[in-house]
Amino acid sequence: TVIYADNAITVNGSDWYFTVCAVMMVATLAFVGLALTQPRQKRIFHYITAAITMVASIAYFSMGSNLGWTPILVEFVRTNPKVGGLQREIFYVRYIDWVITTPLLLMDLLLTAALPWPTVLFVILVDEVMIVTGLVGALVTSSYKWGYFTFGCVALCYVLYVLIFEARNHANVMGKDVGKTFLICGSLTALLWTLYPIAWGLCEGGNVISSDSEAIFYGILDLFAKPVFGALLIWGHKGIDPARLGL
Ligand code: RET
Repeated sequence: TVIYADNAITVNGSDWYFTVCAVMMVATLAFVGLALTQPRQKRIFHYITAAITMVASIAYFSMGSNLGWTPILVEFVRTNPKVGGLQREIFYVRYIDWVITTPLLLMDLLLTAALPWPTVLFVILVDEVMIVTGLVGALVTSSYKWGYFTFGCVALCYVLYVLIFEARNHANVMGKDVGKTFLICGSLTALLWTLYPIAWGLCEGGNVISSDSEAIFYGILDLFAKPVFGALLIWGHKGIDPARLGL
């Protein structure tokens, strides 16, 4: 039998995903190219950032090809249970992307702020709790999904607390240039990351907006959170020697 989702991306949705895929690939080549202009000891942020867009480009290749998803029941047809119910296309491949890339994004920021390793490690572990609870919640059909969502939001609050207070203060102590770079990239991150759970609530959570609208919402967020963020971060590090940050 053929399994299909009632609410699936259209051909246009697919084109958009491939467009984002192409941008991620170009960004990856640009970040790797910039790395090659630097001595090896100074490439850490180029490498981390290139890895982020590299992983994203493959996730977007999958979604453009209409792969990496599973149909999830969002509403039972009560009058005739034999018909089944309304299904939504849930792209679990997003979460495979995020479980790799969000820790890397946090490393970009927390290494810029020169926070000690134990702090970096714990923030990354809490971030992974956030992504995995988001995935499990997306796959759960009952209202327990909102329980997972709540755990994820609490985890996000902790991550944002560390970014906005501890990391920002630490970055300012490391120097004016470090503080400025962290302020730009950290503020962008704090703003964008708050929008992800809103997208989740409208898509995987509440099935309020269509799969095509989901593609645009998450797609724009990902473009700002990865290539735009990465370009600003690498730009900010131009005059900063990683050795000064203990790297
Ligand atoms: C989920 C649902 C559970 C609650 C919360 C979420 C937050 C996700 C975030 C994702 C960030 C992704 C990025 C991707 C790379 O570009 C998992 C949606 C809080 C913050 C930055």
